[in-house]
Formats: sequence, C-alpha cells, structure tokens
Amino acid sequence: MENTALQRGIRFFVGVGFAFVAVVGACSADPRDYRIELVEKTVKAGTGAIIRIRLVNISSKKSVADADILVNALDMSPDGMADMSAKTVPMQSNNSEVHEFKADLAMPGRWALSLEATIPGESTSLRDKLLLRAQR
Ligand SMILES: [Cu+2]
Repeated sequence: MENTALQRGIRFFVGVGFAFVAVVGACSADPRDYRIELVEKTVKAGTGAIIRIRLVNISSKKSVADADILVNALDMSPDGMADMSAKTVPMQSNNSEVHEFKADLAMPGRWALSLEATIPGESTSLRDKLLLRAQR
C-alpha cells in the first residue's frame, strides 16, 4: 500500500502549504507596513513651534486618515542634551491625515521625537523615533 502512504504524504504537504499561506496572509496587516513621518523635518526654534506628523502606508505611499498619534518624548538627546526636553501640546488639525503638535523648542539643534501611533484596524501600535531639526 505504498500508494496510499504517498497520497497521505502529498495531502500532508498540501495541508502544510495552506497553513503557511494562511499565516502569511494573517501577517499582511502589520504595523511594520507603516511609517511615521515628519511633514517638515526642520522647524523654527523657539516658543510655539508647530510640528506636523503623518502616518504613511509604506507600500501604497498614502497617508493614513484617523490614526491616533501620541508624543512620548521630545528631547535634545541627538545633540547630547537628553535632559533638555520639551512638552508637546496636540493641536486641532482640519486634515485627518496630518497631526499637529505645538512645542517650545528652547534652542536650535537636533531633537528626538518619540512617537506612538495607533493604526485603525491594527491591534498593536507602532513606535518610532524621528529626528527633528530646529533652526534659528
Ligand atoms: Cu539643547
């Protein structure tokens, strides 16, 4: 009954193949498919600087509407001043794809912006750290 054993073997491998496709399919919606971007990488240093952020789908290159973006930290660690931090205040934006924050950037230089995005339809959030330049 070698034939039956062979058929069973084929059925097993076909089954594994389908399971693999199912797992890959389930992973296609992943926070890693997205990227958090600064609309402007350079802003004016001083009080009331406006920082604009968007969430982009990497493959379609389209901005995602109605994502929830939180600023966890904003500090000058890229310039060796981790102690120099700034508070951010979320602003009302009339564009659902652009998130605005107001911050007082005490000095020009490089600031690190730690962000967390909650993506509609995704169970896990996306965390990222972006480099923001403040100019005089
Ligand atoms: Cu500083």
